[in-house]
Amino acid sequence: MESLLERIEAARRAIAATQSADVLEQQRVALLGKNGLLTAALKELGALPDEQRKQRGAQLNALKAGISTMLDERRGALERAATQGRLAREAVDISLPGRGAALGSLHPVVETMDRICAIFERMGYRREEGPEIEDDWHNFEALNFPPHHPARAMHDTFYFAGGELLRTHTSPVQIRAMQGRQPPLRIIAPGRVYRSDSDQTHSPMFHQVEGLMVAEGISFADLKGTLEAFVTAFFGRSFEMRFRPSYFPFTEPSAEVDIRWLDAAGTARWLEVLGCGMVHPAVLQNVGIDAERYTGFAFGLGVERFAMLRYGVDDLRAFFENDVRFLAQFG
Ligand code: 2NL
Repeated sequence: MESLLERIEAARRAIAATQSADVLEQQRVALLGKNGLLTAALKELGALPDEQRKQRGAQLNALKAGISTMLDERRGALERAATQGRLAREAVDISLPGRGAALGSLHPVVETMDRICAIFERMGYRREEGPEIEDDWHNFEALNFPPHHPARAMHDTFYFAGGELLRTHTSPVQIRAMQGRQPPLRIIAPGRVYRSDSDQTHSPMFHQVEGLMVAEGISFADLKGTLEAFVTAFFGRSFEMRFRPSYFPFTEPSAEVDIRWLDAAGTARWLEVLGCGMVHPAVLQNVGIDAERYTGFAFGLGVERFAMLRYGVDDLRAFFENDVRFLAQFG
């Protein structure tokens, strides 16, 4: 008995110092398991005389209960320490500043296109869109390009095997709009257009905004006033403007519009920014509008050009590379 008590006392000290749940389990098995120290001692009780067995039995049961409680408490203490450690390691400092959600922004070309359209919408124009895959009639024929006319070659058209094509301008949007309605009409048509042309200043896909007004008594003076008001609103200041005679199959007379631009060094240059003209009577007749009664003007502009001027971007390709460091500068 002396030696049993000593061994149990030693086991108690070991349990109190145990740092791991696995070691604690080994200690429980060594004391209370099937072949454990106390289990073995309890098995020997049967061989003892009555009086002694009672006394020793009570003593061993008390020891067993004490060890059992100690093991449970030690296990509880280890689990609490483990939980505290994990909480400390995984602590989140909710007072730290957040990483913030990155907000996207409109592409500068889209932003510029919207700005152009908004100016015309304030002047009563209605924004219209249409298909990018067109047929020859809406893209060329209705616009007074005769079959095999050399003006078609100017457009470097992408054709599909079935004869459809990628629209080379947004004029077919206005053709479709005029087919469904009668004057007075004010339409602004933004969108992607395609030409088989690619170099420093040309992209095979670019954006165009075209405008059209058709009513009784519309003159070239209305066209000039409208475009001057637009340029002033777009750049937030007025420019000297020059209307140079030009040629488009779908307008007569036709003009190209230059503005007198001061570059960064302060040098003045005439910059071409728009094409325009009075809608050719044949175009009106093609869409069922009486060209004796109505006249109209139309214009077209390249959106990338306006975005470059507005933001001081000197390489067209920057708009199509989609480098986030470039795009993030436009809010
Ligand atoms: C340019 C020139 C222009 C038009 C587009 C047009 C549309 C219809 C009828 C008549 Cl439905 N004209 N559009 C007129 C003149 C010029 O664009 O240089 N664009 C980038």
